[in-house]
Amino acid sequence: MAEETIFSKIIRREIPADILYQDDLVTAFRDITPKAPTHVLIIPNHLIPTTNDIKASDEKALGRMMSVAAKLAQEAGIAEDGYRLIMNCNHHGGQEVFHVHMHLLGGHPLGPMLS
Ligand code: D5M
Repeated sequence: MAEETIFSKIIRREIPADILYQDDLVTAFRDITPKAPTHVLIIPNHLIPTTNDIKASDEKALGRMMSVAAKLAQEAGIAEDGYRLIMNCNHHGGQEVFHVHMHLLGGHPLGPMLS
């Protein structure tokens, strides 16, 4: 059984977070240490520790994360200029919180990703 993280407490609204969107499958909230003018985390409401743990049964929540990212980008006014969606996995990927999350970053040019 995977260990819950602070993100489960955010989903249950047990600790404060700037929640922008929540439904039966996913929750989206502002990153506490923003790396861009818009920096939102979109997460499944059920615990999936890393992208290595994603199963076919998670596809509905993962798909919803994508459509919510597109909706929030539109609402933030960054859709036309563009943005970046990132999911970090484990140590080499720089993952710090072991509850799958998608970073939505935008609001200024982000530069080349790989250099
Ligand atoms: O990114 C984990 C991200 O989670 C990192 O950008 C900080 C963010 N974070 C951590 N705790 C909180 C709370 N409590 N609210 C909002 N955002 C938070 P990773 O991809 O795992 O490196």
